Amino acid sequence: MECGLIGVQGSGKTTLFQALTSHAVEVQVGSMKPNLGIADIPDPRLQRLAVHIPPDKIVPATLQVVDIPGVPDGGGATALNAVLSSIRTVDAVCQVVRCWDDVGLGPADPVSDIAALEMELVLADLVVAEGGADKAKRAARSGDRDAKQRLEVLEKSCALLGEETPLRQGTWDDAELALLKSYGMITAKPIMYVANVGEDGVTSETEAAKAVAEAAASRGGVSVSLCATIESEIAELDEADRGDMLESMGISEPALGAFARAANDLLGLTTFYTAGEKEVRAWVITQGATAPEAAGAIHSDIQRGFIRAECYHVDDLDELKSEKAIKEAGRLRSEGKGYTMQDGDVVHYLFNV
Ligand SMILES: Nc1nc2c(ncn2[C@@H]2O[C@H](COP(=O)(O)OP(=O)(O)OP(=O)(O)O)[C@@H](O)[C@H]2O)c(=O)[nH]1
Ligand SMILES: [Mg+2]
Repeated sequence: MECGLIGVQGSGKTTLFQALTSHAVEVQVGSMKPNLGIADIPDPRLQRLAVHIPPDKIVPATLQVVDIPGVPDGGGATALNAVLSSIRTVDAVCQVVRCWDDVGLGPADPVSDIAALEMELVLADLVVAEGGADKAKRAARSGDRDAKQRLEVLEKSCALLGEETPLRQGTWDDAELALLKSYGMITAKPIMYVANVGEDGVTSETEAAKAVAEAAASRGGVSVSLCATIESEIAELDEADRGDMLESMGISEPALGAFARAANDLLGLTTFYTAGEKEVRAWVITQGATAPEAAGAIHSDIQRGFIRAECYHVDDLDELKSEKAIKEAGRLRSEGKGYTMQDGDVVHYLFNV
């Protein structure tokens, strides 16, 4: 599952990408190729677990991010199509919106940046929907049964997009959503927004960041406010220097954690944990996954030989301090095959292969 960073040129996508990936990826400057990377998801719950079950190491969950370049002014159809085809392949998109006034780029105008990109993407989807509908019409006439369903979905898409409405605002069942995905419809993908504020915007909410939050809310989405340059600097520091930097900036936690957790949620993912002396570890699974499916994230053998999952919640450990106390309090649950994993579960698997 991949989250794509999109936005106007110079809005800070690559800077955010470098912060997320702790500068581990050599980025291509000025290239129209996207940068691919894997970000560790900062997660305070891991630290909370490690307090009560001190491990040799802590392993965070990860998030796959794709940094997609903005379309350059005068780049023409080739550049636009390269960018659009990169966006078509990701599972969710995050628009990075410039919220600082820039000497070269001018004052921040988040409302217009969001509306303009949305319109660009609506038009791109409309082209795909119209082309697809023509094809489906011909196929339906020559007796292709599936083509009828495709045609219905594409015609409904054309109607929505023609009214400048992103497809995610339509009502679709699972089969229809899968079809939209197979056509690479960008406006059907879940979206979130990053208000990328200047250095002075991290301690108090600026007008521009507020405008992004409002634009996100009016579209039923979420927004996260951060300063990509500061996050990028923090990511370059050792653990020890990080605290000092945060304190001097007047912030308590890097904003990357909030960003990564929101992105995970957008992708329809959730987190569970395993905890022992060797390691305390976060695992990412699809929301609604059953206990055996979640076990498969760890190892296929555990899924295959699944017997039971002994679970409790991270909050139980905070309250009762040890697994022994959790068991004595009757809060250690024994869950079977049909159990749907809950966000924040800590699990011991019993299995037999
Ligand atoms: N003041 C300020 N400058 C920033 C911030 N984020 C990025 N910048 C600066 O903005 C410029 C462009 O940032 P990039 O991260 O390269 O922007 P981009 O979105 O990747 O741009 P393209 O790839 O060309 O679409 C760089 O000089 C950054 O240092 C920020 O939060 N605050
Ligand atoms: Mg870039």
